Amino acid sequence: MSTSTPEAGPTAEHFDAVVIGAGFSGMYALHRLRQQGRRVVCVEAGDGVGGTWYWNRYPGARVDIESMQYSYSFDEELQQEWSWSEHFSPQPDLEAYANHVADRFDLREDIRFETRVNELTFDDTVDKWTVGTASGDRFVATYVIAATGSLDVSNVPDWPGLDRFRGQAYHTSRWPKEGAELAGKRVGLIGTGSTGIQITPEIAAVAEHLTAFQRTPNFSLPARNRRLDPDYEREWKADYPERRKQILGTHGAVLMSNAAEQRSIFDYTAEEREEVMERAWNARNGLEFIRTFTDTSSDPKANEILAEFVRNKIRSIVHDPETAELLCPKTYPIGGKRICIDSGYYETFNRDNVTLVDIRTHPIEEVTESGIRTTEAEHDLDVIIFATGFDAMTGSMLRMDPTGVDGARLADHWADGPRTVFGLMTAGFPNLFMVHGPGSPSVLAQMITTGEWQVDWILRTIDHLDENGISRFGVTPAQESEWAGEVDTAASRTMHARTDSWYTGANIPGKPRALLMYVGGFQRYSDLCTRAAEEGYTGFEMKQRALTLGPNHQTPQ
Ligand code: NA7
Repeated sequence: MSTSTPEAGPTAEHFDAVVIGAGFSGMYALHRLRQQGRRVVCVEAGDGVGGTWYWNRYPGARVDIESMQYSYSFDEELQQEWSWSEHFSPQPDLEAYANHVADRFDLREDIRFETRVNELTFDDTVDKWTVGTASGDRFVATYVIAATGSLDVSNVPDWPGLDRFRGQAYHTSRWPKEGAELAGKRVGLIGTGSTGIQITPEIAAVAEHLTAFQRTPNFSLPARNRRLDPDYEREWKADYPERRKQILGTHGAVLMSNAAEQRSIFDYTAEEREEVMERAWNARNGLEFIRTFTDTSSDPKANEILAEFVRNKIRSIVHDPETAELLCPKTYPIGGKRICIDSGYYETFNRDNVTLVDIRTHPIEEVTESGIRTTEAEHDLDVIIFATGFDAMTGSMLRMDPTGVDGARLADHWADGPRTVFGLMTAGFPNLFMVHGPGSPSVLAQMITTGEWQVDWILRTIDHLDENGISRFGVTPAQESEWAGEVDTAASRTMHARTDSWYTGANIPGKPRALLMYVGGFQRYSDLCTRAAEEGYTGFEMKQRALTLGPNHQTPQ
């Protein structure tokens, strides 16, 4: 429900809050705000719910956290009644789940679909945001919750000739709903991150030929995906509330089956550790394998032992030694980039219809009418697939070009890299909350549960503001510096900050280099956020709402 007032323009609709994005966090924010009786609208660019799992519908798209954990925790009946079919859910199941939740809680009536935000302006005089959309809507609201996603703005490198190609071209994150015709085609795939690794076996199974263009090989570990075991499901459901609580007390908001067994890699002799790694490789899914030891993510020597074990696995799977060697990552530590998990990736390079092209040594020069030309050869293609990633973590906020107090642009405030407090707020942009924003654990933690947690923190904060008559709530540059210190200290203890990847913005030319997420662990993160709230938001900027003394008389407080 909304109201209109003449001073905001005849078409402006007024709300307590606008939620941007109908992915998992945005849907939950909408649900909770409505439960509180607030006037709220959710604005979504796509024509359906699910966010990341709406857009990324390429063949093979699948989550790398097990289904029993990668799901909402806020409603006991929902988590008891919903059944996942696979241990790691594929995109269609996740999208179906998002649709189920939207229907179950009647969310659609308050979501404006196919509506992209292209203006976000703070009005200092009334402490409200104006949200403009490409469709011409104008919403005025006290609060904005930007649940715009960490991986939303697609990266398509600026190769000459892109518009000349006469075949079909797709970015994996904007895959057509009706699917793409790949059967019997010569397909070129650029990119070997998680997406490239997931889609490779799917393309190879149907295409006449797949040419995979690789700049940097990635470490990928077997997902060991399977049908969800009914006993395992029952076990989780019998104990769901307790397990959800335990999840929030972990580093990555994920319960790992091997967490209790971890020891230093140097606690073992060389033979013993080979055995431990072999057992873990055969029994554990990828993310658990990488956490077999306590020190491989911090000690380069420990890391190299684990990395070489995985390289030897690649060499044992891929028959052609030259191809195998090309697929072995050697220029960065294992886990420095996001670890990938796969279903038959390396095996795919044993197929006759698959070729690996090294574009590190022979870069792509241009896209031609009939394919791709590298410095070494011309590759004739019917279809080009860009699995070239995202302008991650900051792209979706900056694309809206928000302007805050005194017309300051977020683009300027973040010119040297994002500055936030808890990844939830940024100075000069009061009453604007981000979910999974830069400087929060975001993609390093299980995003549905931690998104719920952040939304709860935001709503608790909004309650506090209402109860205390506060019209403007924000963070200060001093708080941002303090939080940057916390983020940097945590980063310095890991390999992420020293590895080029989308984690550090290194994948986008010209993007300032900074580790974009908080690696200090979700448990510590949530403790710090909770403490800030419990201490009455000391250090935050707060302005009291103007008191109305008489019909025509206002005194600012
Ligand atoms: P990623 O992990 O950013 O991977 C993108 C891939 O595209 C990667 O192999 C890049 O090579 C390659 N790329 C990007 N730009 C270029 C240029 N200019 N030339 C050649 N190759 C290029 O994105 P994904 O979609 O795979 O995964 C993102 C996350 O989604 C994933 O980690 C999961 O969390 C889900 P590079 O490594 O930069 O040399």
